[in-house]
Amino acid sequence: MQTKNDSTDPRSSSTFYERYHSLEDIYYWINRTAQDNPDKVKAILIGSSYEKRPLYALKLTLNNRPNKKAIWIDCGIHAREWISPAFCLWFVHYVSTCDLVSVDIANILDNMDVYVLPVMNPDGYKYTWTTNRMWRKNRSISRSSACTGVDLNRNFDANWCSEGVVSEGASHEPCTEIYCGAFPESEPESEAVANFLRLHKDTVQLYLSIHSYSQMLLFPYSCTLDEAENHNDLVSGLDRSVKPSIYPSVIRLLGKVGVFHSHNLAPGGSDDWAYNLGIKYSFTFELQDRGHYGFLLPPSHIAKACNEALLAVKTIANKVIEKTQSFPCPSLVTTANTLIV
Ligand code: 0X9
Ligand code: ZN
Repeated sequence: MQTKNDSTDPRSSSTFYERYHSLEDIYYWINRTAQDNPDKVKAILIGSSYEKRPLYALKLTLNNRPNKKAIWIDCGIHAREWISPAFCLWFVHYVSTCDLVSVDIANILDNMDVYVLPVMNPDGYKYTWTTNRMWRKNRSISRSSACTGVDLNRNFDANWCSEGVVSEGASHEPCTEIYCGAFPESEPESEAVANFLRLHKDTVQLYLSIHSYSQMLLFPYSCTLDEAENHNDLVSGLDRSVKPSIYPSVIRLLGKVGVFHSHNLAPGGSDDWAYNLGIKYSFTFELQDRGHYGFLLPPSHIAKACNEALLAVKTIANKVIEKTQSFPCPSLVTTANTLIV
């Protein structure tokens, strides 16, 4: 089992982005990245965690065109899914260092700003480095129980804890891994993200939440068997664009079409909540692998997992731009079509 951080071995030939990093390193990296790229990257404090750690999102901007839309990406809701924060770092590095003549990402940034929250659950992440590598929840102390932590992905106001309906995917019991908390947004981490998105709901068009593992792409609803109102749009557009080249046979549909959640709804998730807020393109990524290493994905697999997800994010973002913006810049059409065939 991966109990210690083997990524700090000075003999390791991997780059910074091919290693997992402590919370302190990530805070340092956030600062440095904003400082080194003042034109493109800005750190925004969106709130703080239960243990009072700051929640910084990075805003990536290429230009100040009026009425620009935006993408939101959060990583690290679940503490033990280390590949998720690693992906946020990978993504920001890619955007901030790539030659912006390289069309795929230039198109996206030309049309949209990107908000990236590298670690949504810093207390839990810290705890996985110091005490329990397999911790999932945040670290809030319950009033009613000796057990610690709320599953932040059950704490959003989307059929929260099923509101009376029996569900195996969320629990009122604080000692479970899927404890939904005392009430919707009871946790400062989910409240901070929800507040930020409420404030920016007219600009954010694409919501992405990065998790692991199982190499799947999930979209609303997980909190009900109902289909999303634009279900066909999500399936047909994104299925064609993402499936063949990037996530082969990986889109598993929830609700009616798939089996994944048909007997196990998972209410209170951020993707469903963002969708109900009006962000009609809302996805949860479950990054690699499919279970061999699971949450303990070795650092040598980071590049492969992140590149795969990066390609999918670019494809989806281009597709969303194409569908939602009537006059995308001319180069977009070429890029999107090239990617979609
Ligand atoms: O159960 C979850 O929160 C996610 N899977 S994980 O193994 N990373 O814990 C899936 C979330 C899917 N979306 C919702 N349940 N809303
Ligand atoms: Zn997760």
